[in-house]
Amino acid sequence: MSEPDGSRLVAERIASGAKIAALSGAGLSAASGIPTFRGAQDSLWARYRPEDLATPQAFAEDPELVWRWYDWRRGLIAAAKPNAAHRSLAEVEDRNPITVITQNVDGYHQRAGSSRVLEYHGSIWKLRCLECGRETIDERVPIPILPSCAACGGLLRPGVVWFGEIIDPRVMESSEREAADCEVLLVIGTAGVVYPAAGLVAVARDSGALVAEFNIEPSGVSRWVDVFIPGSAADTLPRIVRAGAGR
Ligand code: BV8
Ligand code: ZN
Repeated sequence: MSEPDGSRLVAERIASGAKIAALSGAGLSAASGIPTFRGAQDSLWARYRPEDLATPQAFAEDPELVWRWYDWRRGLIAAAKPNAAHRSLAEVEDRNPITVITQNVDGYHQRAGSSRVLEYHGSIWKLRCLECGRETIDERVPIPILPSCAACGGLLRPGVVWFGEIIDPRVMESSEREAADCEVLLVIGTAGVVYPAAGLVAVARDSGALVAEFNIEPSGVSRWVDVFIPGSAADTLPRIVRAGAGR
């Protein structure tokens, strides 16, 4: 379907009050200046593959290195703010039932005002104790490298899902349900290579939803979408979401 027709169809569906699910990735926060996983080339962390640092093995081998990486990312996220794409998803809540399923750990959807957010890969602001399992929210920037648990003194780890770790079953089940029940799935700024998150696109398509992708280039899930909308999500998503509100 050509882009103009496709955009119009998506805008019309949203304007008709359709039930929306939005699957977001690092590309949605790119316009806020947060480096994407594939895009952190210009940083001192460029010599590390995220897949190598975001693992329980890496943390077991060198927890200080992994904490320095997370502290660096927390600093970037704290210093920046959500962009127009995040805000447009929050605003559409007034007119449409919408659930955001995000792979991002930055907390920007909630900061932009979204109230129904499933953090599929956890949150960089959540810490979990390796000894007693206690979870706390800690937004200190910088954070003491190798932070310890206030309850038992154990080492704390970032409350994110690392490669080789399972997704929280409650979050996974809710996300699959939202993907299967939505009438429109917005796929925003993801390379679509990390599973099981990317599989949610096929769940929505197989359930008859209209699937629209917002990306600067085709991704690993583009074969499952009905409408591809090229460009930066910070420009394209507000335009289409707001078209529905006659704005
Ligand atoms: C698991 C939290 C069960 C941590 C993250 C099946 C096939 C292949 C592999 C597997 C498979 N099943 C499991 C695996 C292994 C693995 C996996 O998928 N590996 C990949 C690399 C192949 N999956 C797992 O390990 C998962 N767990 O399966 O458990 C299990 C357990 C044991 C053994 C076997 C199975 C857990 C994965 C979760 C890992 N944690 N994050 C942290 O953040 O530190 S993943 C992390 O990377 C992000 O959360 C996100 O998911 C991913 C990054 O991807 P994107 O968000 O898509 O970002 P990326 O930078 O790649 O791309 C940016 C995109 O935006 C691009 O398309 C670009 O064009 C676009 N863009 C850029 N700018 C803009 C834009 N678009 C619009 N506007 C712009 N301005
Ligand atoms: Zn503890």
